[in-house]
Amino acid sequence: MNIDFRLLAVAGLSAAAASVVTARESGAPKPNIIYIMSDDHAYQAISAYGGILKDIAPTPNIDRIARDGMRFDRCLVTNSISGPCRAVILTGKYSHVNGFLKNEGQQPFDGSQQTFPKLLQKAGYNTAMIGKWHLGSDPTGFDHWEILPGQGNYYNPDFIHKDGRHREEGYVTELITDKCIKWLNEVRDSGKPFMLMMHHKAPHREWQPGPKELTLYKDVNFPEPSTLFDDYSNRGTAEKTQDMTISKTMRIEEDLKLYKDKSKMKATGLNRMDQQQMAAWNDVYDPIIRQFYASDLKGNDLIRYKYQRYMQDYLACIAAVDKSVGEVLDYLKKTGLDKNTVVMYASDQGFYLGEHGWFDKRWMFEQSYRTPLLIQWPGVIEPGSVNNDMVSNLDLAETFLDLAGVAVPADMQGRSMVPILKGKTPGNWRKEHYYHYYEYPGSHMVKRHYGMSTERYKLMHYYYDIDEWEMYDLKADPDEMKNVYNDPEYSSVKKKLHKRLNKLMVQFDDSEELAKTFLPK
Ligand SMILES: [Ca+2]
Repeated sequence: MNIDFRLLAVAGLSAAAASVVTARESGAPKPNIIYIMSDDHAYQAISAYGGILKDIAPTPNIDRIARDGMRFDRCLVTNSISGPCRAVILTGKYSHVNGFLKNEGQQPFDGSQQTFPKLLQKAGYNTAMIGKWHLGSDPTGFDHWEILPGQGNYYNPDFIHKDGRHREEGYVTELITDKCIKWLNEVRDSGKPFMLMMHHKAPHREWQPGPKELTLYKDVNFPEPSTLFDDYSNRGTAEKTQDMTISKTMRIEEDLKLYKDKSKMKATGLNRMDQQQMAAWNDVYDPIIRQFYASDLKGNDLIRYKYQRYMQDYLACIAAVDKSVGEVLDYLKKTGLDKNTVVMYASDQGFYLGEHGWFDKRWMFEQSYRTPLLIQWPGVIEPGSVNNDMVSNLDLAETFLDLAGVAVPADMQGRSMVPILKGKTPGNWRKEHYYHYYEYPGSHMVKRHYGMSTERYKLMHYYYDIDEWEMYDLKADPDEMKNVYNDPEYSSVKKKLHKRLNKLMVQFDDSEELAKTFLPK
């Protein structure tokens, strides 16, 4: 940790302390916080963010948060994969500090460490966590919790709470919504301010739509991203050796539900459907299956078809999430809780919807590096505002604490976004963002990399089983199709970026030496 960072931390502390005094003096009640997070929800699939899907698959309820609050256009994650993102949110610390680096081959999250919910509890908040948790250990710091085991199931899922595990009948997005509204309405301590984490499983792979959305997009033809047939030329080994393409990696049966052999439904939990659910499912998918195998598609036609099926199911899952958000917003309005409740909508990370020919996440490229973030705070956030500051999931814990008037501990590594919510971005807000991804070898074979981004550039290093640097100029090349690291025209920019990256690694206590200690033995 360098001196700059300590000064920043101290400045953050005194600012937080000052806001406590102000809140107490004014006698204003502490705001409630609802943090709604979905899993793998690409910003490209939220109509408030625009993009090629906005008119064809709109998200009117999620958009209400943008309309009444603030849309963040550069919310960046520190390590683009589920469990690690969740650990960063709880701790306000990078993966190498909180100890949760990857999903696969990972020790459970150490819930005995400092996390924001524990600090909120101490400050008198009633805390709850409902939905996908994905950290291996039981939640700590929550007065109430009910979680899905691991990735969870879409149909008739199991839930775990402190007294054990049980199966519930229904569709996961609707069950989580009902549980959250029940907690808000009946279970929580109404004498205390509250913090609710509402974590959807959807729209995670294998993108199984709910009974109410089965036919929503089945005949819709979606526009294709311009990079669907990317051949990874002008880039390095990592892009050429990944295993996450729609063309090769996406499975016809399990991912696209085009089952020749329905006993394979077991592998993705679809066998959990009851007779009625299964009949409704087969009514929709059987004709699609017959048509697909009769058409005998090949080459690019097959890729195009797979992309369409992927979008039809993925976006149908999101439609249920959008309804869920609407139900929560309606409940808050009906009860008057909306007036003093900060509502946030985010995904754990971004996702590829065919860009570069991919699905999944992991990379420091835009679609997985950026995550949607929308926040409404009536009376404070200017409705309809759009923010371009470089914020991060690293800042969420600090923001929750600051909202509650709790001092941000000096060892947290992000910063409270509360000044930004008030329309006053601090002059010394970050101008570069640090990233580090670890899950390799592993699913989808995206090589380990660390790097940093500025407003215009990205610098990345793949350091394990290859040693390759990449650099992108987002202004000249917004689709990130050309590595300019060895382009002589960029040599002076490159030098500066290296310096800034080194400084960030010192600031966040990361290094290649430390990264080597996490490599497979
Ligand atoms: Ca995820």
